Amino acid sequence: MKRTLMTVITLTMVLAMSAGALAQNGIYEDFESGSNDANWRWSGSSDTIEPTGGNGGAYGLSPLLDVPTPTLRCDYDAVGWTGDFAAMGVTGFSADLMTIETNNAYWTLYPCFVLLVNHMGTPDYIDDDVYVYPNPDMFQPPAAGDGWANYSWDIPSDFVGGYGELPAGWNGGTGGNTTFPEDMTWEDMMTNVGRVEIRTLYPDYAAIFQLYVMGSDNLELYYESGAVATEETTFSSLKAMFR
Ligand SMILES: [Ca+2]
Ligand SMILES: [Ca+2]
Repeated sequence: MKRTLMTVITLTMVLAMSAGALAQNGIYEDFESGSNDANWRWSGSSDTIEPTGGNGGAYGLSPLLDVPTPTLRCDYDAVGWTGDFAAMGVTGFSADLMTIETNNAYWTLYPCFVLLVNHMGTPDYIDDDVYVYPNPDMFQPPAAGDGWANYSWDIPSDFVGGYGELPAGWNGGTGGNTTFPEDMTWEDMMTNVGRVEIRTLYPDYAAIFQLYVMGSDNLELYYESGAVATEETTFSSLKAMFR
């Protein structure tokens, strides 16, 4: 019963979102094709694609992670998920997440937020990376055993501001510094977003290693240009009817 209700709520949210975002495109990963082109995975693991148990069919499953807290990320410069967010007209990112198991008793008190990375042309050198993220306290991670939860964040890629200035509610940092660079604008940042992540620990926090098993499904980056990569899949086709 609970599962059915969750599915209905999620579908309603997706349809409502699509109705409010007419003529938008984007890119979508629901794992139904059995591939994971952007290599979405938790904390550098090699996630497997499970054929059932997702929030609709297949989903990405992490192995048993022993990490401070898990981070969901795609590859650097993954096609369709990265690039010039302002030119693409990016408006948001959403994901379905599930905590299958953890021994962290305080897990649901942690933040859960999207984080955009500009690798500054050097994906192999992280110290010069610049990142931005919205209010990290809007959401917390799903509790173990509670099934799938839908998360959605607005990304105001068209914001125009001065040096060091970020849209309301957004934060940034670089390397070991948790302040957005004074010599950089939001437009500079958006010109080359090299990776999208979901973090569950404040950038300037440390945590002890604990155990997690995580799932992800229905990852979507919303933008005005570009093609939907998995439009042929059942769930995407359903969504496309409402675009
Ligand atoms: Ca799926
Ligand atoms: Ca770099």
